[in-house]
Amino acid sequence: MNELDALVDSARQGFEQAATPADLENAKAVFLGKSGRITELMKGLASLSIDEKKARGAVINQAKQAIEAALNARRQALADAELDAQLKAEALDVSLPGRQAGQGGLHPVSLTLERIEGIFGSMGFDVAQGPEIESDWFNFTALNTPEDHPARSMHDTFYVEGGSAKAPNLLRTHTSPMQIRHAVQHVNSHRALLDAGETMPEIRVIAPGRTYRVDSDATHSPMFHQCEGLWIGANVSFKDLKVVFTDFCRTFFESDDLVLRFRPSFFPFTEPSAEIDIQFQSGPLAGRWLEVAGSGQVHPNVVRNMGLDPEKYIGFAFGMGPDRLTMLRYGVNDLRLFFDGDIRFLSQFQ
Ligand code: 2NM
Repeated sequence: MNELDALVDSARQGFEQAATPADLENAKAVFLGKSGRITELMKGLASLSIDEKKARGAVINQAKQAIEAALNARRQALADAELDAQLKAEALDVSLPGRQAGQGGLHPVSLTLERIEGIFGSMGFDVAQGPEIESDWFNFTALNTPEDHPARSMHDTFYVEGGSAKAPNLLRTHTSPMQIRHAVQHVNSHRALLDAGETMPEIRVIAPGRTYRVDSDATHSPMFHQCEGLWIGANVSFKDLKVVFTDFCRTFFESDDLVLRFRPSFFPFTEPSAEIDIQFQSGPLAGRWLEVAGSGQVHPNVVRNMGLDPEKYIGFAFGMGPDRLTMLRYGVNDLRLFFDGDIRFLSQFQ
């Protein structure tokens, strides 16, 4: 084998042994680089005659082309191998079944609201829903709240721009404004009866929904839920409220040996007013008095703001917190868990 064939052979071997593109470029430098073997041979031509240059140059050139061909073949082989490896590493099995979409379900507080609506519905109560952005009139004034009452302050109530019945300007702090709206509508729809001096059908309604107050800790969230109830007629008494609310609590908590206590209290919209406490006789909460609602006889000023004569119509109302009822029913100790949106917590209620 002559010297040039041997050089081409050793180049082929060198390229074959290069395992990476970087190795290959290093191997290339040995033969084709600035001071590589081929370049050195070319420099040697300078001392030859013209004829010798032609003959020897042509042979070196052939060797150079053979080396370049070997280099390009090896480059292509390395690139192919790299692509192969990448395709293997990123292989997708398109025949695998897809991920199942979750079934989803109701939020625990929504489950409680559904229970409340079902129970009161079975006792003949309508369910009224309405605006969360309210006017000062419906949220406070119509409910007999004095102009200087602290609940009206910006420390307790979220105000937005505007400020009239047409441009409501606060986030409702309770759902009683909806009771007023419902009562006014009820009264208007029986206007002819009332004008004829007859008795209108009773108002029996609950108003569940979101409410807002400037308050935030382990037991208060700036957004929370309320469900208020209203029962107005010519002959409704505190006894009726007691019966209805006792029945509600026993059904809601699925416990017949649960007792209630009505404890004197104060609200601007009721007189007299009472806090409602319950006590379980068995189970994990047995023996403790738990506050579950506020209640009272609707204040004559409020009855008048509903468009009724307080001498002829008497009403009872109550307000409870579905968030707290949910905590009691399921034994949850931090209100914020309901509003963090952690699916690991929420999915336990399905
Ligand atoms: C409560 C406590 C007592 C209440 C009063 C009314 C209305 F609209 F008739 F005036 N709705 N709800 C009421 C009464 C709410 O929550 C603690």
